[in-house]
Amino acid sequence: MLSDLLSALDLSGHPRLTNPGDTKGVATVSSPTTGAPLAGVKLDDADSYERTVAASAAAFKAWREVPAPVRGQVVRAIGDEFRRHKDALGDLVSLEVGKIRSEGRGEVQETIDIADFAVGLSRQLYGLTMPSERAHHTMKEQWLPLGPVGVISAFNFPNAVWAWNAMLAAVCGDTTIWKPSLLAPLTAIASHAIADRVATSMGHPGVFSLVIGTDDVVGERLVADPRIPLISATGSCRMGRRVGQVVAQRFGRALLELGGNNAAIVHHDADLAMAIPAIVFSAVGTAGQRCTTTRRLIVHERIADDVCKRLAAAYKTIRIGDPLADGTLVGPLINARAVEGFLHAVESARAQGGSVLVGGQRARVSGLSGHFVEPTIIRCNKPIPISCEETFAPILYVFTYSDIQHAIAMNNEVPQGLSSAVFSDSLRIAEAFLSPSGSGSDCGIANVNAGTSGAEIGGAFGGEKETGGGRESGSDSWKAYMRRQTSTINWGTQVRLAQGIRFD
Ligand code: UN1
Repeated sequence: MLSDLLSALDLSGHPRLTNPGDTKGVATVSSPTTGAPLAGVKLDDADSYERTVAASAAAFKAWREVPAPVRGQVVRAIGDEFRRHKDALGDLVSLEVGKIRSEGRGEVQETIDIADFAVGLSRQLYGLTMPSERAHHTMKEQWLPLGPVGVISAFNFPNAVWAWNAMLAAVCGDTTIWKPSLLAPLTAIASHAIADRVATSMGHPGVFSLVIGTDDVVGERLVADPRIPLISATGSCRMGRRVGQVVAQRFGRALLELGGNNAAIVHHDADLAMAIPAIVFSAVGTAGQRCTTTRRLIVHERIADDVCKRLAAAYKTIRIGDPLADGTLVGPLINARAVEGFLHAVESARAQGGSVLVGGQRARVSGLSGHFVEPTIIRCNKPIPISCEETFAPILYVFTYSDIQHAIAMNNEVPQGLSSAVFSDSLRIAEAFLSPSGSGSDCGIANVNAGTSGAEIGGAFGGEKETGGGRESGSDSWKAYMRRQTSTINWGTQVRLAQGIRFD
């Protein structure tokens, strides 16, 4: 399977790939589905890191001279190449991180979408003009390329999250240096190879770079590197806290997309025929390993028993198994540690008064010894300490409420602030959740009658509080990848000072 995918992606004989083993300087990638080793990946050391960053910094100086719409044409060709390789790359995602086939390919579609978005953007990096208070003066601001951008990505979106950053950065005139998760380097090697092949064949080597290594050797160097003005990092709050501190120390910019502990509120007037499937996808899709996964369900007390019954019935039909097999809806967790985290959370919830309605155990899948767990629903009526933590697994805690303001307060009562949703047919409930005063959801994403996960690329993606505050992907997120310059131009014949100051 792997060798077929590698040859479909023109990666056979790639210098990074080797046999799995314990040799120093090689990471072994294992299948989360079978537990068996898939491949070995050669890691960067301090010297190769240095060569890569120096090359990226040099490439930046050439790339920023290429007009933005011409940069857009390179990104257009990259998007086309991802279209051609969508199925093979999507299946590689499934093989490496255990996403079901449709979600693996969906992730590559997200990359294609952001490439399209970036192409359009390449003609729309608009600045502003402002009226000057001084006669014969003009004021304007423009957006300029920033420099090499460091991209740190997590295992769960091993292709698309890099693309959100790399495609935008490319049209903005930046080069990118990508450090992928050591749990998903194969997808990174393939994704980077596609982008780099296209850019190099169009005369722009070095726009896309890849460094693969441990936090000690590569991660710490990257975040502390003064040649890299922006670090865009996706991962845990613990990782983001470290990145934020190191980058701030050197006055760099950090764009952080960290943990989420997302809730959906279900009001008594919600259309349950629509709400239940939306909640199930958000809660168990990607086996609960999206940062946007619904982890908490806040249900009106009048319908709580009914909602739990319907969810339990839906969960019982979910097929757990080989992510590449037809009909599978839930694949494995990424590794044995993730299974331990799942079991620990279930045990803590029980100890804290939660009752497990569905699941709660490892799942046995015949013929496969991977890291499978049962999608789990835990009813606790009100928040418990473990439900305030993000466990990267398919666990849904159910609470009840009678007053919508209390439901919103529960939505907001966690350290993270990424995504949120309300299901209701009432305008009042929906608008209270989105109140322009800010008294509704405190998250970066707040949806109505749509689940917490599965955002489109066109919106700005990110969240508040311990989620880190960054925004990636659509809307005007591109501004994070450029620097702003304000200019005052005196086209008259006299010196005129602002604020009416006289200095004769
Ligand atoms: C992530 O889990 O880090 O909104 C990103 C979503 C996807 C992106 C998730 N489009 O669920």
